[in-house]
Amino acid sequence: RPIGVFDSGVGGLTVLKRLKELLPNEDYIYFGDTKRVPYGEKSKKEIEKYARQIVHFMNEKNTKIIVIACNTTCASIDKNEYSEILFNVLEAGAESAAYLTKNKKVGVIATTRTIESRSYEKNIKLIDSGIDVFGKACPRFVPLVEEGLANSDEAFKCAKEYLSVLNNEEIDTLVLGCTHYPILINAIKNAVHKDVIIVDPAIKLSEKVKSYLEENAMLNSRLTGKTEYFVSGNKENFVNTAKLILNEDIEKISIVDIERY
Ligand code: DGN
Repeated sequence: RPIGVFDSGVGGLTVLKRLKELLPNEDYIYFGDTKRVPYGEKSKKEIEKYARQIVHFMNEKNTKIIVIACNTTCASIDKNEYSEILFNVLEAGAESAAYLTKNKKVGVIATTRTIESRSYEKNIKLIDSGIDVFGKACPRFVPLVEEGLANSDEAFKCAKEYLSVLNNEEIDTLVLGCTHYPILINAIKNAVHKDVIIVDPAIKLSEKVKSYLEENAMLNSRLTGKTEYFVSGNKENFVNTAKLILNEDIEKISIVDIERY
C-alpha cells in the first residue's frame, strides 16, 4: 500500500523529496490542490473541509499512512478527529526548532493562517516553555513559488522585507513553517544573518515516518518505488516546478475532481 502525501500545491513536494530519499522503495500518492491554492488566507473551516475531502480521496487510494505536507492544514485541523494514521509536518518542525535553538529565540515564517493559529508557538512551548517564538506571515511567498518565480529579483526583495523584523529579534533558529519555502531557500538565506540555523521540518518528519514504518513492520516488501501524482486544477506549472524540485520527470499525473469527495 502507498504512502499518501498532500499539500495545497507544489510545496509538499519538498517533503516528498525527503521521504523518497529515506524510503526509496515505497510507493507514493501525491495530491496537490492546485485548484484551491493558496490556502494561507482561507478560513479554518474551509481548510478543514478540504482536508476531509483529501483524506477521503487518499482512503480510496488505499494509503497506509497519510503525510500532511502542508503546515496551514496542520494548523487548522484536529488530528484526533481522524481515524487514519496522520503525520504532521508542523509538529516535526516545532520539535526540531526546540532542540536546535541555543539562545531560545526562534523565528517562524509561514502563511497568515499558520501564524495566526500560533500552532508553532504552542508546540514549541510544549517542549520548552522558556523559548520565545517570533512569527512572521509571508503571504506573497506561496504565489511566487507557484508561478515559478522563486529565484526572481522580486522573491529576493520580498524575503528582505519579510525577514528584517526577525533579524531585529536576534533569533538563532528560523523555521520554514510552510512547505513551499525550501524552494525559496536562496532568497531566504540572502535575507537572514549567516549564522542563523534554518530548519526544514521535512527532515525530521521523514525520519519519523521511517521509524514508524520500521517499528510497525509496514515497510513496502515489494520494493516497487513508484509515485502517482494528482492535482485538482492546473497541471502545467505543477509539472514544471515538480521537475525542478525532484530532479525527475513526472510520468503519472491526473486531474481529480476533489470537490466530489
Ligand atoms: N504549503 C502550505 C503550507 O505548508 O502551509 C501552504 C501553502 C498555501 O497554500 N498558502
